Amino acid sequence: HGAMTTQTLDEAVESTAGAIASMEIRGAATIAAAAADALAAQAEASTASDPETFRRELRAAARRLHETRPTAVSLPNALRYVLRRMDGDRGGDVTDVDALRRNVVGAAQEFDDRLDRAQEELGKVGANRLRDGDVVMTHCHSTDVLSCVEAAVDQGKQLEAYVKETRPRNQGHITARRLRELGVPVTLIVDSAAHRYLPEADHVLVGADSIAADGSVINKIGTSGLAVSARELGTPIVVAAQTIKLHPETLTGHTVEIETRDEREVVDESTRGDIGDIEVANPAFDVTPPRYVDAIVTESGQFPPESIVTLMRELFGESADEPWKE
Ligand code: RUB
Repeated sequence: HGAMTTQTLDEAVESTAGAIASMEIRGAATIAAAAADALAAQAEASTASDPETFRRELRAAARRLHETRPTAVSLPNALRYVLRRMDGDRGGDVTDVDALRRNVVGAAQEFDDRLDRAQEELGKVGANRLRDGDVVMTHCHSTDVLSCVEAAVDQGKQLEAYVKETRPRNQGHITARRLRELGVPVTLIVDSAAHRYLPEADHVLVGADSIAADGSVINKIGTSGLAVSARELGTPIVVAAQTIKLHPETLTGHTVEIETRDEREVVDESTRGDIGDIEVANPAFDVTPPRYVDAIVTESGQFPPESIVTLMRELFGESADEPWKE
């Protein structure tokens, strides 16, 4: 981050980057689609007259999008997907700007289509785990999780849900509304009530922002505590995560950066004034070790967390290049 750029970014790139940082656009899959669309918008709007200027603009746009939030690997994976296809699948030497533009717009569209298809496929896999009459417990708001529930409902299964509110941003409210729209009866609970209600749940269903090569699952803060509780009580923990959530850099020993957000999400100014000079910690995500995860459900089937590394190698190889670098 931080390198100065002289490139003019399209308005759509700035507004998408702002919306991701402020969490108006949030959740790993939604962020990825928005980032791909923003690259397409940059390509459409570009007035570059030569290919190298066009490529530089696209790389600058990708860097701007990349620096918004650090934890969901679907964001860099989306940028990589589009930028790698900028010069077409024959590789290199595209000599006119219009061809580059077509390639970027086409790749972004293809990325979005694949994302949708993957989510639908994953939903069917996840739905197979759910039986008629089952009760699920959710944390945060995950479109991959909701795809599983929707597929099960479409199969005629009746489900019920305990929905954790997910402080400090209350993404559980979004989940509660979506589940209600699917006809699933919801009981909203405060995060600290999870252990109290887990004995009534048949599954814990959570999404992922990143999955590491050892099968660790990085998801909304509170996921790891929920998983430990669920394991203690014998409730299976299922992670619904398309393969775009696999973090290729962890193949070479890198760790996943956990985002820290503003303390004002936790205490407002007046509460802060009342409490006085104390530390406030607000990590947005945590790491659930693989031993607490029963299954990772992807569009390519379900995997025990320990074997996800095989899929990761197959899909991403050993290299995680950074095509947005200058
Ligand atoms: C969102 C979150 C979600 C995953 C998966 O965190 O942790 O569980 O991103 O979502 P935030 P999806 O609200 O901070 O972005 O399945 O939709 O990709």
